[in-house]
Amino acid sequence: MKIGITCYPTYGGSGVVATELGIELAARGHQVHFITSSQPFRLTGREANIHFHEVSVSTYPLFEYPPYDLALATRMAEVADFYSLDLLHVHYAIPHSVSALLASQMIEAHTQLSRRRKLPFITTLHGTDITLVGLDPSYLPITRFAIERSDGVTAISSHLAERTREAFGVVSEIEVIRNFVNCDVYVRKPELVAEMRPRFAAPDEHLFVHLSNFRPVKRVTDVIEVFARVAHALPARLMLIGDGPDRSVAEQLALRYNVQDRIHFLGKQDAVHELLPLADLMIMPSQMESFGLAALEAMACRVPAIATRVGGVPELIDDQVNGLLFELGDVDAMAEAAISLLKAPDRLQAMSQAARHTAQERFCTTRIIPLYESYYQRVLDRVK
Ligand code: GMT
Repeated sequence: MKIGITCYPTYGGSGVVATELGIELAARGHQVHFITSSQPFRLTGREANIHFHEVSVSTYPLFEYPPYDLALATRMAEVADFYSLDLLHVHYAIPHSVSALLASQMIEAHTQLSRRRKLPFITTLHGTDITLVGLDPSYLPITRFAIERSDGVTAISSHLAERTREAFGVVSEIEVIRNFVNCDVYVRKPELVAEMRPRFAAPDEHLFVHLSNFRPVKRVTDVIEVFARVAHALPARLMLIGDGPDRSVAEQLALRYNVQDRIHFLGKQDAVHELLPLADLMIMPSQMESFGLAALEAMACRVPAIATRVGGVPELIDDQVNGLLFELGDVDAMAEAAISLLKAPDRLQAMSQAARHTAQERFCTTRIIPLYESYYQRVLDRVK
């Protein structure tokens, strides 16, 4: 198939999923065209079967806000026409589904394009496009319209599909295709851990990790709250991977608890698969998480997560088996549980194994990518 993929190309879960999906589809022989505002950060640009088309948004003194969504729609239609794409697959509904709807109508109307035909588009919902931004009254009606007009809609968890039906009143089918991880890339390699872990923790120290875009929804301050409690009870260090609006407030809190020297603020990192396996535990205390891709990536590396029981997280984490779930904001309970787990190495080991097993058995690319392929085929058969 010839597939056009659009996503936010910078750091963020939906962009990661879209990029990894494109890479996996290309490896399976599909022709993949990324139509994005810049090259997605996990692409090297050297992958076979992958093309990148930049959306350039021109500005004009009259424009207070340059119209990215229109430039995107134009580029989508051009690429779809030139390369005879079979379908468009957009990640994150706002505004990508609206742009895809326009592109699809342009192709069908055959304005200046060479071949008039149907160009189906699929929208994948990732989370805040429904649970946060999408609820804003200035976006809700148009997002609902574009979701309803999509030829296929997928959501990354049953929870998100349910929320979309409730909050948007969408009655059409929503296919649940959960997040995935490449278990050959996200894997704990003992020799790499032996080489790299001493950079972050001494042999007698426990190592925690948090990975996010440091937005308020991630509650990075709760990460510091939990870690500070643990670090006052046990020798411990924390790797904070990522960057974003709440980084400085996290730094200030670390200073207040006097744990700043025990925290590695690593900023945005490309090779997170090399850093995650170094840790003993992940902390993911999010206010909302439609799935929790960061926890899945850690679990594949045998790192269980201490997480909140929110959104789609329970579809990934089985409390006390492959991780631990807590009520939102209960940092005391999270810290206590982390301390007792670290003091029980056999229990931690069993949980680490269960975490890897879950990633491998249920969320590995080999299981999930074929679900996307067969969904594409179903949509194509339907619109023929
Ligand atoms: O909040 C983020 O991490 C970014 C956001 C996005 O859309 O880029 O992530 C959402 O999509 C991820 C991939 O599908 C999910 O694993 C995250 O749970 C989801 N984030 C939220 O729901 C807050």
